[in-house]
Amino acid sequence: MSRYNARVVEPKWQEAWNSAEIFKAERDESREKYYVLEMFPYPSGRIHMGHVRNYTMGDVVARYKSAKGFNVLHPMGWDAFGMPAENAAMEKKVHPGDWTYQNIADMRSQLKPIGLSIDWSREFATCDPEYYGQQQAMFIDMMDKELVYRKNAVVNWDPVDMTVLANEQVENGRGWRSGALVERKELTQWFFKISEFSEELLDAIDGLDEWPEKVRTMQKNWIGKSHGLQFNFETVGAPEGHEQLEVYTTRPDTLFGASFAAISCDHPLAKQLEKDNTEIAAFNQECRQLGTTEEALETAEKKGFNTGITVKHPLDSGWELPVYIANFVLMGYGTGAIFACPAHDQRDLDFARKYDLVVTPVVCDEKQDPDTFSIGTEAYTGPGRMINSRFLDGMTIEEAKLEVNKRIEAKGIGTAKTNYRLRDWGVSRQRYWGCPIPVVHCDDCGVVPEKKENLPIELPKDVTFDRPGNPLDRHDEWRACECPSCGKPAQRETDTMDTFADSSWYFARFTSPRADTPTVAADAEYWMNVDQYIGGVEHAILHLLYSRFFARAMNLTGHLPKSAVEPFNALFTQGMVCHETYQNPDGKWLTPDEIKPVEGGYETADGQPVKVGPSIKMSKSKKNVVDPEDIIDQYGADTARWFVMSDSPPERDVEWTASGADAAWKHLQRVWRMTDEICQSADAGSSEPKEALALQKTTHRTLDEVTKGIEGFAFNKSVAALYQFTNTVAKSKADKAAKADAMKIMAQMMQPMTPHLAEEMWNALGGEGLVSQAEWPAVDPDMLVDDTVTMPIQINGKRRDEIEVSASITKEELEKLVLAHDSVVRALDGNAPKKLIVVPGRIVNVVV
Ligand code: ANZ
Ligand code: ZN
Repeated sequence: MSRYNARVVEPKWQEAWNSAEIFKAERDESREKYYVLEMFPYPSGRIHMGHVRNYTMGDVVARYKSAKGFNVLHPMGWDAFGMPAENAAMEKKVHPGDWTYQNIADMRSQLKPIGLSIDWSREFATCDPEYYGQQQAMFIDMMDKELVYRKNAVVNWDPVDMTVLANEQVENGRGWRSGALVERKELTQWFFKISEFSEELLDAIDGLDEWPEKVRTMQKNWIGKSHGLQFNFETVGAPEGHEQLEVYTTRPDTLFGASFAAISCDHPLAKQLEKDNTEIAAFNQECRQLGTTEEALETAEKKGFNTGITVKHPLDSGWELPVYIANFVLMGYGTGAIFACPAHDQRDLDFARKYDLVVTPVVCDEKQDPDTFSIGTEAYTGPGRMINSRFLDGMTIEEAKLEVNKRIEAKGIGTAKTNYRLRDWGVSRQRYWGCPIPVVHCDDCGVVPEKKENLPIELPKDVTFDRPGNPLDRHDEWRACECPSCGKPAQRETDTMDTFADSSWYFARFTSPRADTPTVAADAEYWMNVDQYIGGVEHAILHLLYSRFFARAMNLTGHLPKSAVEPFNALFTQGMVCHETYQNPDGKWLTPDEIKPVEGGYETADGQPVKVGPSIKMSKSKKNVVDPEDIIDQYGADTARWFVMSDSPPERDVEWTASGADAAWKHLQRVWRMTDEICQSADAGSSEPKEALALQKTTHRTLDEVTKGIEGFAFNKSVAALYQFTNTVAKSKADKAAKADAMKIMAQMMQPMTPHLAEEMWNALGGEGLVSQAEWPAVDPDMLVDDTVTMPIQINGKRRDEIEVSASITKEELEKLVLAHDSVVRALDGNAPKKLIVVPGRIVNVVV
């Protein structure tokens, strides 16, 4: 009997698929297409189990849809620009490009053995000039449509590395690499006008009914539509030009609970004041060091500076409120100035307690007594009725908002306003390893887009990373160019684009990856949209929002059809791959390889006891990783694929265990052994047709379950049904032909999950061609109906036995069978029954 050797079998079938080019996608208007995409990887150099799980899920869908007759597009590429390549350049003295392409080569060779049904002919990396040149062309088109613009913006500046930092690169106010205190600096930056689509991006979320609810909610919150009031306070004691202070509030109802006003340190008034007040200048400077993230502002201790200026209450000119500069007010939102009502806003309350300011509740929880309702350390943000608010008293919050808006508008000092949290997307990065922004600075013409025929503007190869800052800035030769407009000597832009831009349209590029335009209309029309997108929930906000924006921008610039402005029809966010963690007695993390099982636990190689921690996401820092390459070496790709599909629903985390992997391997071995046994067995040919029919029925029932499991993204249910089916076939007494038929369908059902084993089975069982190209078997609905029923036999009203009969049996036939049944013959003992009550499917009662 042949043992299944994945190491030999898997490459063999991969070779067969490749040479027949069965995964190559070709536009064919006569066939319905299906586009499956998993979020493309960053070429870090090594694939991990999370990749295996993600890409296997996509592969199951792709293989299944292909078997269902769709023309499937399932491509792969690399999200290849970004910081790690530059860090490697600094640390290891390798060129970012060399480092990246080497990593791509390594990861490609780790991915290929998984046996994914990918059309590798469409592969590209976002750092290929062929790709980013098209991105530059689109940038120019977007400039033309005024979807791109420049403005001054505050950035996180690392004074040591002399670079702008992304918010995630600021840790506790310090640069993540240099450790230097981050400053806020104003720079002229490029922006994509995503805010132009705020309303549309929000509204369209309702149509994304095949997206997870939680992702839709996250998108909505990020866009953050709010209804409020924008109005002017009259100031007292402010410098000239600042007679008014405009604020934005979503809670105009709380106006009589106001206790102070606050402005951002970057507000024009704060900037004016710091000019001749060193204390204010120092305070503003301190605020600026907080960085620009909302999170930093949210968590930092609330701090303020009393400017001595006051504002008059808009509905009571005899009432003045102090104006503070406060570190929790952002310049980029609303007007950069607020009025604060500490009773109903936590930040305001923390601030008021610290600076001993008035806290007057104006909304009373209906469950509380208004006379005694007071605020401690927690602001009340729930619903209720207005109190301490003069003419608003007794109203609901909504009524009070309308009333205040009406009065403010009547006074001509403000208007109701809708605001969005969504800011324009700042894409300038002072980095080398990104897509160069294709514009030129000319002394005479200003900022001019590069001519399209000069694209791609390629990154120069000869750059150095021995000094901080952007190498493009100091590359005079590269910067020198000709003005596209007047032809005089000019300078290239040295900012490159945020790498999020690269991943915001790659899905469209896959439809015509080699074209000398960003897309080709016929291909985009045919292949778009992505029917099923699969990836990590960590990309649920920015990546998806930016892609939705890009699709709209591409539509306006003629690169995508209107039908593709929502590029992802269905989205699935998969769970993570987890593993137990291990530590030695000193608390040092240990890899699963460094321990061995002993009675009641594990120990290290040198005999120390191992502390076992809970199963958490595999990560290098905790060392709880298993390398897919090792698993594939040891067990083969099918085992890894089977395991990651089997244990838990795809949206949940799965725990990788050595015993689980072993069990998966054993199961696949068993399936092969059964196949082999059936093939080798002599045909007895004498089994009862009943057995063959029973096996056929289970086959169709399994087929039904496996199909539903795949369609419904419940791959674990498909796997469970296949486990059970294996047991059924093993026990079945059907003849060789019937069993072989069952195993052939088993091969087809397993093909999306374990394609190599499936090919081997299919081949051994005499299947035609490749099982990867076989049509998905159709469920025979007749086979799903249960056509026998088991009925209890009662004798004198007591259950004595049971009888299995056809579901469609007639009363007369049933009577005959009952009277001939052993237990009844015995009970009657030769007599005729006193009474015989028989209703098919319901009751059999014999009275003797
Ligand atoms: C008075 C008030 C009273 C507020 C109250 C809240 C509760 P969303 O919902 O996110 O739109 N705000 C406005 N501009 C701000 C800025 N630049 N930086 C920090 N905070 C700012 O939040 C709007 C609310 O956030 C506004 O309503 C304002 O505070 C504050 F009981 O005004 B509110
Ligand atoms: Zn010029």
